[in-house]
Amino acid sequence: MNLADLNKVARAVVAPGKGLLAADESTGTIKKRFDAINVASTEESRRDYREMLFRSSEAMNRYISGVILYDETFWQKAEDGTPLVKLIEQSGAIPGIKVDEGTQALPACPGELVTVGLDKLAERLKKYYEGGARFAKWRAVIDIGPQIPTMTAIRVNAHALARYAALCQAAQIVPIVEPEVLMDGDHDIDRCYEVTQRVLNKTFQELRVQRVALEGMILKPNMAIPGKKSAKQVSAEEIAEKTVRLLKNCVPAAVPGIAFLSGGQSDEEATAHLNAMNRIGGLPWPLTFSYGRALQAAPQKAWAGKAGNVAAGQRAFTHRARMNSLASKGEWQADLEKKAA
Ligand code: 5MM
Repeated sequence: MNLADLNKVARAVVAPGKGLLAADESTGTIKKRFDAINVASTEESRRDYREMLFRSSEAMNRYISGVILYDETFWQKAEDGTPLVKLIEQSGAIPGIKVDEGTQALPACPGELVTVGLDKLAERLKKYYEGGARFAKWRAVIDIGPQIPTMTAIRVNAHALARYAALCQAAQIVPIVEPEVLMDGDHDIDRCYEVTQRVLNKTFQELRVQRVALEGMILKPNMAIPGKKSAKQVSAEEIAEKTVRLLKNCVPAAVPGIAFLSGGQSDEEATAHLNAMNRIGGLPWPLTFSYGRALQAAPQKAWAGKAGNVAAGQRAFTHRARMNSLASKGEWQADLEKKAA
């Protein structure tokens, strides 16, 4: 492992004013997104859609540091025959790859999941590196309910995240470590804080046990946020203040950066929360975005599967990328959204 090179890539991922585009929806998830805009999900439509995003030159060049890809996309070619990975590289962004293989039910833990995909991961990483991937992503999913999460679910998922991260670094690929505490329930922000704290503490404990070099990784966490069905919704300032306090308590300063998931927040909420955190300032790591839905909902709607809408889709994507870039510097303002409408 060359730690200096891993650290260089990790720092590039969180370069000032830039963040990640999470375009790694598996085939089932992208079908759900396309169903919502009445587009048939085929290999070609998935390619056309993602090619539209990666050819958004202003967004890709100025606001996006890297793109997380799904295996199918990683090996696909644009309509003119250029590999999509090359398109991303030509735009100045770094190609990355989702390497987990989804979740399975966790035995003896009703309602809980464990992320799988460690088998043959070393071989797969070697191929992805040769294909141009310089970072990877693995997502663990932790749900909150009356009896969950169990310590069992937290431990097995943290163990798998650390196994993945160690294998990535051995393959000279920066691991993005994503332990996602879902915001689907009716829990309040303090319950999210408490669960996320347990999850992050266990994850960093496992990363240390498995000798992962913290300088060569990126953390992709959820924010401390109330569940979507919670009766106690709170201000952006409270979410920012509690998330920053949580991270300061759990994330070592050696980690080069933190890139949040959006987790089902609306586009503007995800931007406003990131902005409010960066307004607090004085943090040991850059805080940026690694959004899937919060970057893509608007371009998906504008594109709607029609070749004639490609320019509109790219405008919508560029707008969200710019808003999040501003938020990563604490320079976003709500009226910038209206001006663009
Ligand atoms: C883009 O969505 C990613 C893939 O999801 P599936 O494996 O379920 O298809 C997902 O891992 C994503 O990278 C993160 O959850 C962040 O995305 P959001 O939409 O929460 O910002």
